[in-house]
Amino acid sequence: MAPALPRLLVTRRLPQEVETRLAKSYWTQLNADDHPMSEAELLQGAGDKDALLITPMDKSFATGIIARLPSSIKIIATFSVGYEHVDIAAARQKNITVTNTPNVLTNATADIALLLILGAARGAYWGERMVREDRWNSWSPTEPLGLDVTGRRLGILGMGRIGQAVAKRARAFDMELHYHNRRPVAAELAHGARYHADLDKMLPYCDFLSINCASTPETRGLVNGTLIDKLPKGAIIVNTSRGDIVDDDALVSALKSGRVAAAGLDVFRNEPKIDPRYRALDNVFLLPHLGSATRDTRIAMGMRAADNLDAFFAGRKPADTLT
Ligand code: 8YV
Repeated sequence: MAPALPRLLVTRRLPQEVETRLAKSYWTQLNADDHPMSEAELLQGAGDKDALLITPMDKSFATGIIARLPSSIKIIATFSVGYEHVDIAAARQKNITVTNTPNVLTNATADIALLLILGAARGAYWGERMVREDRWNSWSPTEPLGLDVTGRRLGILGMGRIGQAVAKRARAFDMELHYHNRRPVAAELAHGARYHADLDKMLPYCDFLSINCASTPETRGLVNGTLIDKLPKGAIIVNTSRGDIVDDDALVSALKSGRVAAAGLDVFRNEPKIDPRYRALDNVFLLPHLGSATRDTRIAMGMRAADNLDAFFAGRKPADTLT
């Protein structure tokens, strides 16, 4: 008799190609209507499984659910590069392997960072709205006006794979590049960006600040009023990383006063229930966490998660092991 297939719970709908592949190698419980699963439902689904394929919206993996998982669960594969929603220490303690999906979403996410830079600086939101609402009555040499991107200074907060891809793209706009990271990266990966070991020293150079660091206890709330006060007046902030890195009170008040000229946000604290004050501001360009949201990228993420699961159940160490 062929050995039984490992049993896998997939917490959200994944691209068809990915689900088809998973169904060949696993006994899968899929989420056909793609509803967000409650903690009780996750625990019930995990009850008879060996593996879980989760997403960053399954936040209970950061807040205690891991300790309550059955001992049959041996691996949690997250469909994301970010893993702030998984308590890695708790997983280690239970000898559960955790994997993520790096590399494959780098370009798509960096593209969105550039879209935010351009959208915030050039007033994509108010411009689009004016056209849609039929309020574009005349052309004027003096209003409405945006800000130039070409030749301005960009500071990249977090020079990992995505930060580097943002730097590479920003060079096409002749931007002067700066970055802060725990460690400098190799020159060929910095794309001419100047390293600042001290974040405070980089801030005065940031006409634009692109947030590309992971959400960790050290970075949560990092972009607060004190940090914003060190940026040049009228700076622009864009975020494609995680919403909790930004202190919303500080950013909203800086956007209202003009201390920060504009912001481009793809990620939010408590998304999709975002801070409603952003909706009322004309100088923010808002996207619904589209960083990796292309068909090819989402398929590649799913295949990467499947590769990790396959390696694990073949007795090998998955390439993207975090534990
Ligand atoms: C994911 C992301 O697509 O990979 C990440 O960390 O933020 C996104 O691009 C999203 O979180 C859904 O899994």
